[in-house]
Amino acid sequence: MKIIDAPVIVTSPGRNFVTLKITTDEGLVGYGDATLNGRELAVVSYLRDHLVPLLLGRDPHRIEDTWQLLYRGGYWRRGPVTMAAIAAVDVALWDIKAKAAGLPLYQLLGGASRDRVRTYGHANGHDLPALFDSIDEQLALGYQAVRVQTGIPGLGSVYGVDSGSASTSSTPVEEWDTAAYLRHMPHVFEEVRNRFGADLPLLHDAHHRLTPVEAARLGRELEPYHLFWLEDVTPAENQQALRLVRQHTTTPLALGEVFNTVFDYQTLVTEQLIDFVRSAVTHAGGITPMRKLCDFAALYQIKSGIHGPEDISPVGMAAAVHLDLALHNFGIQEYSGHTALTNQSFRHGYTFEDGHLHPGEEPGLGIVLDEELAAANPYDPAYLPVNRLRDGTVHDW
Ligand code: KDG
Ligand code: MG
Repeated sequence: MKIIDAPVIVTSPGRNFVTLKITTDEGLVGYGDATLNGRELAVVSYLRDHLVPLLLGRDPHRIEDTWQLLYRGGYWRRGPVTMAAIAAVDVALWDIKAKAAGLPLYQLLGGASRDRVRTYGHANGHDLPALFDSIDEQLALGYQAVRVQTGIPGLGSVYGVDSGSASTSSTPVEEWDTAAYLRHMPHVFEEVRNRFGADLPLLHDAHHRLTPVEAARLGRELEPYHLFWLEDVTPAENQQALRLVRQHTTTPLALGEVFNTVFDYQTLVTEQLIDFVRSAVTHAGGITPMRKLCDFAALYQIKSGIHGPEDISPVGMAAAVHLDLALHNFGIQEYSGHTALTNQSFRHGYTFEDGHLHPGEEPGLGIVLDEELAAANPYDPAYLPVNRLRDGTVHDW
C-alpha cells in the first residue's frame, strides 16, 4: 500500500479545526487532527509545505518508522507546531492501519481494558448561582465528574468561565488578581460541596497562574473538599516548581496540556510530582508517543487525563477515546462536547452516555469528514486572551 495524497482541510463550524486526510492507492482514507488553537495556519503550512511531500509514496503501515523519520528528520525537535503536525500524520496512519485490519483502533492498541471511558464536563458560572445552574446542567447531561470554574468578585470576565475555552477575535485581554482568586476559591468549593454532596468528583483548572508557594496554599486550602484534581497550578515549563507544591499538599495534581513530548514530563514523572498526565493526542505527536508517555507514567502510578476541550476536533477526540479504552492506567477523559455543526461536519462513531464515552466498533477511528460542509464554513481568525494584572502587567498563563 502507498500514500498517494494528503490534503489539509481547514474548517470553522463554530471554531477552527485543521484535519489531515491521508489517502492510499488501495482507497483507504485516514484522518488526523492538527488543530492548534489560535495558531492553526502554522500547522497547515508545516504539513503542506514540509511533511506531506515526505509522505507521498510511503507505505502507510510503517507508523513507527514514519514517526521517527518526521521527528528526527526535522532536526529541530519538539514544539507545538511540529508535534501537532506529526500527531496528525500518526493518527491518520493508525486510522488506515485499523481500517486495513477491519478493526476499531482500540483493538490494535491491546483491546479494551474497560467497558467505557469516564469523562468530566465543564461547569462555569460568573457567580455562585450561575455556577450551581451550570453544574446542574452538566449533571442533567449525564456527567458524573465536573470541572468547576467561576468568576472572581471584583474581576470582569475570567478565562474558562465567561469565554469558556473559546478563542476570541474582539478584545483578548482579561484582568487578573491572584490574591482575590486565592481568597475566593476555598469558599466556592465549600459551597459546591454543601450543595452537591461529598461524592461528586470535582476538578479545577488554575491555568498556570500561580507561583509555587501560591499553588501550595491553594492545594492545601482545598484539601477539605477532596478534589479529583487541581490542574496547571504553576507555569508548566518549570517542572521543578512542582516539588514545592507537592511537599505541601495532598490535593492530586494534573499537568501537561501544553506539553508535547515525554521529555517535558521527565522530572514530573520520575519524582512523582503529579498524579495525571494531561497531554492531548493532537498536541503530543499522536497515538504512538502518547502510548509511550502513558506507559512511562504507569511505572510511577500516574494516570492519564487526556486533554479534550472543544478545540480538539472530533478526530482528536476519537483518537483519545480509543487510547483511553485500551490503556491500563486510564484516569479520566476531558470531554466538553462540540457544536451540532461540528458533529455534523465530523460524523463520528464515538458515543456519550451517562457521562461515559465509547469509541464505537467501526473500523479505524470511526470518523468521516463532510468536505462540502467543511468548505461551507471556512477559516475564521481568532486569538486566545491574555491575563493582565490591575497595573497592566501581562501575567503568567
Ligand atoms: O486552547 C486552549 C484550551 O485548550 C485550554 O485553555 C483548555 O485548559 C483547558 C482545558 O483544561 O481544557
Ligand atoms: Mg486546562
